[in-house]
Amino acid sequence: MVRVFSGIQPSGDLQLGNYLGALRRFAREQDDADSIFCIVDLHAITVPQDPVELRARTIQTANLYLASGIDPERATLFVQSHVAAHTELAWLMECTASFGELSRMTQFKEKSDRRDFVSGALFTYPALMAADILLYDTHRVPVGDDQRQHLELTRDVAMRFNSRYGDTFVVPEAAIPKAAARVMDLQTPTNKMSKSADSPQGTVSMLDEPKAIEKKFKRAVTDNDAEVHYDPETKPGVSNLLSILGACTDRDPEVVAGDYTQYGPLKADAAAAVIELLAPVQARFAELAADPDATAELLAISAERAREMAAPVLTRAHEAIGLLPRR
Ligand code: ATP
Ligand code: LTN
Repeated sequence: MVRVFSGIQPSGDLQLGNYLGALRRFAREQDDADSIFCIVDLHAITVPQDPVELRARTIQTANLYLASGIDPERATLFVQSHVAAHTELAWLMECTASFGELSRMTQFKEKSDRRDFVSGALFTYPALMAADILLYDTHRVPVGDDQRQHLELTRDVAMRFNSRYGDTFVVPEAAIPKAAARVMDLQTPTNKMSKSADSPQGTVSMLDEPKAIEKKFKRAVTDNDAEVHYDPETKPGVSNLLSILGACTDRDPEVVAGDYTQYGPLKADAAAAVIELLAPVQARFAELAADPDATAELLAISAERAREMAAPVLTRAHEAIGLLPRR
């Protein structure tokens, strides 16, 4: 059976890109694979987080996984910090990834650019991500386009470890979607939509009310040439609206473009499609949010399962690299 692993940071309110690029696909694909999904809280703390908010968002992120259709009977859904093997293997990954390799990561460059305090962990972030993935003998990692480079690094590190110390890890593959692999910010359509960006009008939260979604689409930045066609290079704003509408209705953005001659109706239809897509998720979320203890209990059961899966792989890696076996 194919093993799938992916993670989402509890670093803010999950946004439309997280749903289209990640969550919706997790749910659609969970029957074809043995799926493991993680709330990567240790990745979230690579930048400062408010402790009370972080705890609340961790449960909220779990509830959004569940509301998106992840079935805890079929998939394993747990919190990264509950399984100590992640940080233990991360050290081995830090020893295997090179400084030069880590220095080339564009996410680090982007995230460190905007801050006056840059933690060491923001730099070594991809080593922890490699550990997340390799701990479960993962074959496939469904992620948005922004994670392509981190997945390449994970593969390189796995192959280097295997060639230095003998076959230890499964070398995983990224699964990047065709549609909506990179949902862009509605106000700055040259930037990826992101839950931690300070762009409230450009970011559609998965929990936004219909009125707010309509307003954000109505005000979305387009351009002045008033022609509807799909060309992300020259028309990033319009192309983003076409991609979003296409992803919501399972059509190609080029095909969607053929239905429109004006921006107004395109914006209105994109908003309506997003509202319709999110409505059942929001309804289910409201039910789950009423009982946070039930979610915490389910995360505890899953973490136990994850610990059992991770332990033999960690031991395998420790032995391969020459650490004295624990008795
Ligand atoms: P942050 O702003 O804290 O970095 P994020 O919104 O980029 O957060 P992550 O938790 O880093 O989200 O990513 C979770 C998953 O969602 C990843 O698979 C990522 O590739 C995907 N994803 C994030 N943003 C987008 C987007 N705009 N379009 C498509 N997929 C996305
Ligand atoms: N780095 C990812 C989140 C993440 C992840 C993972 C994704 C951490 N560990 C393992 C897939 C598999 C991000 O920033 N989106």
